Amino acid sequence: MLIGVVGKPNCGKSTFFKAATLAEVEIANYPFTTIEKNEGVAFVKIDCVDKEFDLKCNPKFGYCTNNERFIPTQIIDVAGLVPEAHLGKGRGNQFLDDLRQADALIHIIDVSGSTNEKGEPVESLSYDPANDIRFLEVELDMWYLRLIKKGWEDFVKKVVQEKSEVNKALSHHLSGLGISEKLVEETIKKLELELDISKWDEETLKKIAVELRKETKPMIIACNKVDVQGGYENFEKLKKQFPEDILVPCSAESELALKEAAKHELIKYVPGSGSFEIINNEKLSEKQKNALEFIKTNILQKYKTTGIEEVLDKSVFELLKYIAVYPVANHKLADKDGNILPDCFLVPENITALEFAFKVHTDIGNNFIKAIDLKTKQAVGKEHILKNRDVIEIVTSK
Ligand SMILES: Nc1nc2c(ncn2[C@@H]2O[C@H](COP(=O)(O)OP(=O)(O)OP(=O)(O)O)[C@@H](O)[C@H]2O)c(=O)[nH]1
Ligand SMILES: [Mg+2]
Repeated sequence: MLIGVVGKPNCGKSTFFKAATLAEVEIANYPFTTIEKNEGVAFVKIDCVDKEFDLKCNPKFGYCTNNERFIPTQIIDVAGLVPEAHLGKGRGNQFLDDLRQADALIHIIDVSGSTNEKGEPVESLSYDPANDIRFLEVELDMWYLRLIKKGWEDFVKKVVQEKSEVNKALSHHLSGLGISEKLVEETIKKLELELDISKWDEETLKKIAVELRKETKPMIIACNKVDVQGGYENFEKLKKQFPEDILVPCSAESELALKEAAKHELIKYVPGSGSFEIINNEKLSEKQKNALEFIKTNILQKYKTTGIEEVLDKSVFELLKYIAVYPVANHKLADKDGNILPDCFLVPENITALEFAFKVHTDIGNNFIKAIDLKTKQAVGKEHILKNRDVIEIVTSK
């Protein structure tokens, strides 16, 4: 699972990335601070099943606090994208190739409207962040179009000469984007295209780019910098113009401050929660106390959370509709070292018990006999569809 962070320069991508991963990255109030991509590990959250089994889990990857299990997932932060990047503006769109493998995108916008489309600081509320939502989609479409058109003439010649099957050939041509034959077939049908690809003009290729981008890069919008004046008003305005369920109010800077304070054991804070507890009042400077008070009243009490965990969780569980499943070695839910519920996998919805077995290990898939749903204690077969928070023991012949 890979999540890409995109947006114009200076909107807070690296701050979001750092708040999610606590990796050391450069953050600064000017455009194009980030040039080379940053890759790291973020965590998505589920209610852990350990409570239901009256156990305390020992995650091999990620962690569990207050019966909330944090599951690792890859995240990548890239340079900023400006209008007409596809024509070479800003840093162009070549760097987006780093996001080819991304399953979903988080679009960070500066909802306070205090930076223009190039990421340059302007007076707050003087720039409409709705522009950013629109232009970024266009630039992503142009990126897809560039990849489709790469070697297009030769590709078409070859397909015509060899009378290749179009779906297969096109999916191969776009294999870098992970586009399946099925998706190509559905897209051709949906756009009612003729099968002779030598007749496809620029407009047709553009339509294909838009469709494939939407399907393969579902996107959520992190309305960042809600802590800045104007953020609230703009967020309310955006809710009237775009589907509300893809907009999340965020303050990456607040999340970063809370995570750092928790790391230094000044406060207790579980990511995604609506409160924190000061545990080392003496060590806090006046400035830190004021900052924490600001976050409490202006972010947590107003928006419930800083939004960062919510954006990550929504990307994985709502946009991508993934589920979390625990594979276990036996009915005690422990591995050979006695670790309870050591693994938790993020997998696509509708996955079968056999497909899941293969995800755990090829040998486990190959030697699959049956699976046991440890919540119901029922044995289930290969075709059984797994659900979110299932705990599955796989019985093998070896
Ligand atoms: N007030 C406020 N400032 C923020 C927030 N998130 C980021 N910033 C500030 O915005 C500026 C840009 O942040 P970065 O994270 O470097 O932005 P970026 O999108 O990675 O920028 P580029 O790498 O240049 O594209 C920095 O001064 C941050 O401190 C936020 O939630 N609230
Ligand atoms: Mg950056």
